[in-house]
Amino acid sequence: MPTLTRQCRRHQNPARDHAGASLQRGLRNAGRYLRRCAWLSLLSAASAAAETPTYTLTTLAEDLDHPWCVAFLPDGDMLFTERTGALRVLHADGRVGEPVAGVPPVLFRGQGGLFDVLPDPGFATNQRIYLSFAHGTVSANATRVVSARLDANELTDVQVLFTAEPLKDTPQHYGGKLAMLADGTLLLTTGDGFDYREQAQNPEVTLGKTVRFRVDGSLPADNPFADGGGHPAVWTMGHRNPQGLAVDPASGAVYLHEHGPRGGDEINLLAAGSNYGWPAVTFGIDYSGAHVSPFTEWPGMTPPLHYWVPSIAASGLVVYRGSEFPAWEGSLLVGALVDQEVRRVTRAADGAVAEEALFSEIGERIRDVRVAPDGAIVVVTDGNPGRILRIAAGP
Ligand SMILES: [Ca+2]
Repeated sequence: MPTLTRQCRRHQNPARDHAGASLQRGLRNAGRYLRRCAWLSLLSAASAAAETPTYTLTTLAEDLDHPWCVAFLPDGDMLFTERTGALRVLHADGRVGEPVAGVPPVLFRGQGGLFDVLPDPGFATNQRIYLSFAHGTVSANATRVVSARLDANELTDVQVLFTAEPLKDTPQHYGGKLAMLADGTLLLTTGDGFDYREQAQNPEVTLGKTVRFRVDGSLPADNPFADGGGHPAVWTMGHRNPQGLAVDPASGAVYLHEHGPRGGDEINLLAAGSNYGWPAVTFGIDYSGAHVSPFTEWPGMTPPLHYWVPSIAASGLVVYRGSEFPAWEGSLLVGALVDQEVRRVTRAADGAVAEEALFSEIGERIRDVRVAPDGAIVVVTDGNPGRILRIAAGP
């Protein structure tokens, strides 16, 4: 697997994927320059990297407080979350709504807060949405998903669908990404809780997993451990902190990316019942410099499609399908917090992976990347202030 190994190494710490935890800017800029040079040499050799189409960046909303994700409603409005706990409507005319009432309390601490919002495919008639967030207290918290009805800027009929277990006393590694499969079941990523990484290999608990449940919170009978041997919600295991989850609308393939420790961010192609290895196998090392594991592969553990050493701090993932950028059809678009750009990742029939860095002129940590119904790309930048940008084809 052709993976770029860069010369420049950066200090990283467990808080690096939230705002304020970065290095001296000069060091980072020097590192980015070196990596850009490395990219250029990679891109010149990568057949998949065609000439970048022309595009226009437009800021849709700014001065946002830790925006985390964006979603699209049938009438042209968007919903977005702020990790501090607000769900807001970004109206098609550009107005940003007041916080939606009735959102459950969230634990805004460390990496915790309000995470994903996903409208139901039947939103036009049922107004239902799904929300993921950090629930609980500093000493006892978990990733939780609720369903609710959104009407007149208020949530009603809030129903708890899933809460990861056991509760933990760390405000880190929540996962929190939601996606819906073609059969109408929901997938959620959960993190390993940082201090509980061994639990990612324990099938009986829902830390360090993807879990699958129905929109009423019931568990499908065809989940891998529905008949025993593990928690009946578990769908895949061995994950660290996945903040990217995307279903390819064309093929139904499910992709996940997850933060590695110091190095070892991964893209994985998910299959029910598979074990992705964390922390038994990893391409990263611990923040202290200690080895997490001497192994990068092991029988029965599914290797990543792609990995990054050092980490790019991947956040937000979508499979590009749309008419706006035909050259990018089928590409994975990966947001990068530390590297402050979007990576376009393609995979050839023989499995060879190529990457292209996009939108680095934004110059901000990328928290989320999505594809609008019209094919434009929508990017969310991290921190306070953060913004939402639209990227459409043409000058
Ligand atoms: Ca792995």
